[in-house]
This record gives sequence, C-alpha cells and structure tokens, in this order.
Amino acid sequence: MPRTNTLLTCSQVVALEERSRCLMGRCPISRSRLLTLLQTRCRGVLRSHTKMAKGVAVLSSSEGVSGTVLFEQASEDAPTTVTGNLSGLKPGPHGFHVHALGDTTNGCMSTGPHYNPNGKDHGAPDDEVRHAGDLGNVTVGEDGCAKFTIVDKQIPLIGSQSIIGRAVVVHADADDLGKGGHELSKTTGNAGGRVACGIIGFQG
Ligand SMILES: [Cu+2]
Ligand SMILES: [Zn+2]
Repeated sequence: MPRTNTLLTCSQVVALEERSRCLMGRCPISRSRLLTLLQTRCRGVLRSHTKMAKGVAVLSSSEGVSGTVLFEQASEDAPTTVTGNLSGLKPGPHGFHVHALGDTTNGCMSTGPHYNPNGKDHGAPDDEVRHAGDLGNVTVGEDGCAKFTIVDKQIPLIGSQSIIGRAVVVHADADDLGKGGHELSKTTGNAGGRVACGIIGFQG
C-alpha cells in the first residue's frame, strides 16, 4: 500500500493500491472491479466535488444602496451563476466587480483592486484579457433597482481561485470595459466611486 499522499486524489490512491496488489500476484483487476472500488471508496470525495457550492454577499453602503447577491456553482468545473437584486442606485449602467479582499474596515475602499489572480489587464467579461473579477455592468432602472443574472467561468466558489472571502463592489458609474481610453480604463474601467460592497461568504 502506498504512503498516503494528500496530493493524490482518492481515485489515484485506489488505482495505486490495486497496482501494488498486482505486484503481489493478485492480478489483474478488472475494469468493473476498479469502478466498484472507486464508487465505494471514493464516494464521499466524489460527492464533495460534485456538490453545489453557494455563496452570498449582502451589500451595504453609506450612500443608501442595498442589495443581495447570490452565487451558485454546481461543481468544480461548472461556471458560477450570479443573481443580484440591488436598490438605491441612480438609473443606468454601473460597474460590477469582484474585488480581491473581503475587508471593509475602511468601507468599500479596503476591498482592494479587482480580483486578478492571473495578472491581466481590465476588460469585459467576454474578453480574453480581463481580470477574473470583471463582471461588466449591471443596469439600473428608473426605479433605482437592478435585477440581474450573470453566468461566468472565472469566479469559482470551489478550488484554489475561489472568490469566497472576497468582495463584490458596485460602482457609481459605468465600467468602460477597458476601452474608454481613460488612464484608468485598463485597471478599473473608470467606473467611478465604490457605492456599495459586500463580503462573499458561504451559504448553506
Ligand atoms: Cu470594482
Ligand atoms: Zn477589472
């Protein structure tokens, strides 16, 4: 039996164990036996990889903006669905991002820059070159409210690039998606002040 190695997945460990059984003359293992082994021995692990992950951010603001943003990721390889309800905003487009830090000690200013684990320039959600946290704009109606759904592949809840513990930020102005020609276009989309933010936490 190989040494337990936390870098191996459960299925890899089972496969290695079966290979060492082989060396001891109890061989060969059939494909169906290996599958049965994986299903019985790795059930908990497999389930943890396929379980729906949920997150939530409750937005608060010193400027009368409030709202809730929900995040759902069905499995590690699935995109994340973001569903939001905001109120108290001026009508029109507003930049909407995941920022790097879940720190609101100095209000939304302490949430850091856009979440950017791959060291890229600011862009639109469907651009190749973008910050992972670039979710574009949300559109606010005449009643000051926005209801939106965004599906995105760069903001996982599961895995090493998880956005849990980071923050969502709503801006005063439109995000120019990196194309406005302003000196801030390639870093923030020149989206103006941070009018509301919330820390993304796990939801049950
Ligand atoms: Cu932002
Ligand atoms: Zn950005």
